[in-house]
Amino acid sequence: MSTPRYDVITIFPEYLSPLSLSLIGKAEERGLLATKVSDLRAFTSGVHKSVDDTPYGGGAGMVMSPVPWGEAIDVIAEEAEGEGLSTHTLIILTPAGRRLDQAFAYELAQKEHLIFACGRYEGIDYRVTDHYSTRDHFEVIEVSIGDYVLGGGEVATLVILEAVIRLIPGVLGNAESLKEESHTLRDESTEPLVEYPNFTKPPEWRGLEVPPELLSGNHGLIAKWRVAAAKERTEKLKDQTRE
Ligand code: 6GU
Repeated sequence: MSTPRYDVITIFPEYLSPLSLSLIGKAEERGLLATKVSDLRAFTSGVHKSVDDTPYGGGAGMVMSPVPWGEAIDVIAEEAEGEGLSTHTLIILTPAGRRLDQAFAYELAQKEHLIFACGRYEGIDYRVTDHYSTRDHFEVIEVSIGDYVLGGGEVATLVILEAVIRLIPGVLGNAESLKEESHTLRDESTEPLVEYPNFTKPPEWRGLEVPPELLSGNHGLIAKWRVAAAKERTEKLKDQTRE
């Protein structure tokens, strides 16, 4: 695959400043990917730079106008095509979208161009979803990061990008750490498990000892202990959400 590109369109570009830090920032410096944050207001006309209006049909709040969104997405798609990217995945952030999980993050990590449309207020005029759903070289996915309501899609975009970018080949120093982590680890029944608990030195801390299996040097015993501990942790987690 060519170098993946990640565009974010928002009325709060500073909200995305963590993209230049840590894992994502380093991956970009190493040329493994490209990111760009665009200000939606740069695609408005008129002195008021207005991006929203009252909803047809009435109701609380404001709805984002499709006009600047269409301009912004078209310009960004053209720019990406100039760089040799031919298909665009438009991600519309909304609590009404498909919930992000690890399998979905793997799917998104295969895409060459993600465009994140960060809505605020009561969301974006739905014709943006409809229009790009039928446009050549585009696919549209509405995405949510969980069952709660945020003020806008910016933080959700950071969450998705952090989950996706660490799956791109070469981004993580140790590819092995991908295999054993939560939600990837499975037992024989292929039920997804959260990660087993981890321990490091010292061997005793505040009266607590590291499980002796992990100090045994016996790799079979260690693997067995880890699967059992992951199952136990997964069950505990289920109990918390069952009430
Ligand atoms: Cl993607 N956006 C908003 N506004 N709230 C959310 C969300 C997204 N995901 C969960 N809650």
